[in-house]
Amino acid sequence: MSFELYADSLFTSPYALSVFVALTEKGLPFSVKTVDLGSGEQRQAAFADRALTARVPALVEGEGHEQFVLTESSAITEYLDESFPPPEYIALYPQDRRQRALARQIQAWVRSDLVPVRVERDTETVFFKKPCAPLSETAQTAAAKLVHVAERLVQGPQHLFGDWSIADTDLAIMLSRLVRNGDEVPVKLREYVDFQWQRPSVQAWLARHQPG
Ligand SMILES: N[C@@H](CCC(=O)N[C@@H](CS)C(=O)NCC(=O)O)C(=O)O
Repeated sequence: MSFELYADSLFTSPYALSVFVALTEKGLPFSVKTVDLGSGEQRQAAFADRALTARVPALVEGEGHEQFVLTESSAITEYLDESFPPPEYIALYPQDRRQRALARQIQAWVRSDLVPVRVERDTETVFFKKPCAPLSETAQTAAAKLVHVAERLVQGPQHLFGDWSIADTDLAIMLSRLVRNGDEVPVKLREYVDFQWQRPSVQAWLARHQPG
């Protein structure tokens, strides 16, 4: 089975990162195609006719008439986990039903809430150290909520649910918006982010930022 992952050309999309990590963790063969969001390439027919939502990430599975195209990162990671389940492949979600629901809760939450943090600490500030101003009052409130929720979730520097899950990567990337920009974050959460950051699948994504 072959896969193509459409990601943004700067490799700053946290959602494309999540799918990249999922494919890498599963050990599935895939190629990466880039879409230049800055020039609006996502709205051009070559991409938009294939990818329903005209957003990255988009995953293409197979070829020709058999081709299946899916957007929305958490839909993609759930699809991959169902299609390539443990024990043959690493699990992206916890095996316990309730823990799996909690992992999905985290994924849905970091994609839908905390907009001021996502805007004022966009991922270019995380991956490229783009300078940013101190958080506005609204963003401080959102950041405080992120820290509060993460403190309830994170029990130690390693994983939320015993073994690694894709929710660890997603939560860590959200927290990294504060951690990597020197905003105030408790040590426990910094250590958690640093630990997730070292994961080889995340490092493989970060290597995409290096020239050459
Ligand atoms: N909920 C979506 C969000 C995807 C998303 O926001 N993608 C952005 C890049 S980070 C994008 O394609 N933006 C271009 C556009 O919306 O035109 C997911 O999880 O995949």
